[in-house]
Amino acid sequence: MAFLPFVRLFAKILYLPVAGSYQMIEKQDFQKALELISKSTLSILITTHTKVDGDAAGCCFALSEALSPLGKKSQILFLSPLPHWYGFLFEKPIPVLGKDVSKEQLIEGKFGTFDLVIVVDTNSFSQLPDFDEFLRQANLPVLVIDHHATADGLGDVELVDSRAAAASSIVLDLFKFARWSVTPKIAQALFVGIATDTGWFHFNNTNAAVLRCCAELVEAGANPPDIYHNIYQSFSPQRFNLMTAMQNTLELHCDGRCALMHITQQDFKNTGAKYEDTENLIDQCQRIGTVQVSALFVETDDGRIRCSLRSRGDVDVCKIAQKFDGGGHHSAAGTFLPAPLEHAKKLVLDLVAEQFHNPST
Ligand SMILES: [Mn+2]
Repeated sequence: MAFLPFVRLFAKILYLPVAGSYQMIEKQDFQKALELISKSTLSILITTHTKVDGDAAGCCFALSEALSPLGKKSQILFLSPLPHWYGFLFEKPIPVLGKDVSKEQLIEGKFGTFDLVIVVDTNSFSQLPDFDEFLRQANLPVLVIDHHATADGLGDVELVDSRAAAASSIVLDLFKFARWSVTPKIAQALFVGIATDTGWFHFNNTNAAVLRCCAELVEAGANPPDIYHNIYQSFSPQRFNLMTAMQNTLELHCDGRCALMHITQQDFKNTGAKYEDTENLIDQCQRIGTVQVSALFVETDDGRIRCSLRSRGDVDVCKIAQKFDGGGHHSAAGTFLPAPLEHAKKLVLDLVAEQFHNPST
């Protein structure tokens, strides 16, 4: 539509949110979200899924930064440690449930008295280990901001658009709707969210709307080269060695279309790397031209196998993850599987092979 740029320009002059950037979310839902926030008089607890990623961290930072100028108190709580390469987003360390604060302390109100919970980048109890217990007991209003297809309906108000490339882009829409100012630090955080959830703009969720959002964020002060360096060129030698160990386990199946790799507890011991160092390592085998589906199996310290899945073709890896109570998107999903490793691999490989054979399964 040739007139769309003029509509956008006109919308910008009028300081209206640009229609089309949140088609799936009604204006009244943004309004309800703001009403929930305005009702808070104590403190707002902001959290996100376990295995914090760039989108999760970016949303948490942006929201907490927006709330303080409104005179609202807020507290971010992570459910697993933040990977160090996202540390540059935060001025001080963010407490982690199970490490800096126990589930009991949270439930007994010793971590703070909250009257609203904001959950970003997930809408699933299974992604909120231990925090789900607090949520069920606390009976507090919940605002969910998410872009995943799988949903338990945790929120009293939900800003959910499964077509959004990142939860950060929905948060940006909320900023625009509320006319909150996007400071350079907020722009940086939301850029991190969108850039990481699109694989630095190479996943198939990258489109004009994504790049338009990012252009706005760059105009508001986000600096892509600095962000890229902080996130992707900041490996510790331990993490680099873990990646090497993982790459040495590569197996190709289904005529080279499916790649499997794994990381064992021994690999963590040998390299000194941590569990959170595994983030995005799965993307390595997508460099092989024939690979359409990849799966990374990581032995966790509780004896289960964490399986991350990626697809850049017709195979819907979310369907595979959902068979084991996991979830995600068509092209990126994850789940936990029972040990042993070889059995977990076979379970997943059989389902991948089945989809290659019969795409409707
Ligand atoms: Mn996300």
